[in-house]
Amino acid sequence: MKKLVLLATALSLFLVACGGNGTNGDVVEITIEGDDAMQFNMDVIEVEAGQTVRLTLEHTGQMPVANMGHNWVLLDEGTDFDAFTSAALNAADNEYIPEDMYDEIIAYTDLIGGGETSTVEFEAPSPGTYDFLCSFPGHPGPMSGEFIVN
Ligand SMILES: [Cu+2]
Repeated sequence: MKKLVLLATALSLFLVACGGNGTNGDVVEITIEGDDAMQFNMDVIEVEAGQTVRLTLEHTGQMPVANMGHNWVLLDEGTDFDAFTSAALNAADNEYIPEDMYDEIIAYTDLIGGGETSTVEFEAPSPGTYDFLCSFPGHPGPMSGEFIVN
């Protein structure tokens, strides 16, 4: 929470300095699909620093969320992938998002079942390579990839 407050303060200073244009103005729309075969349709996503990312997860399958739930989670740099997915196993009551690891997550969608969509909007982080995944039990292995910020 402290980090968020600092970020908000930094952002408002930046907004003042730039006359209201806090980013480079670009909004990039990304749609990623997850299916009943436990696959995303892409394993690399590339954006530019400063862009606003509007990412939509679309579950193109038919299975219910309890059996084939998908989300899209973007981990912060330095987050231990295995530690995160282990913690996620115990977070069934919070859509498999471990509540004590929010500060290691940049963005995440709702957990959805077949035929549903969920959209999340966030600012692209600093240039680098970040992990994304579905945190539903058993899915992080086949459903993960790289989020590259140039
Ligand atoms: Cu999944």
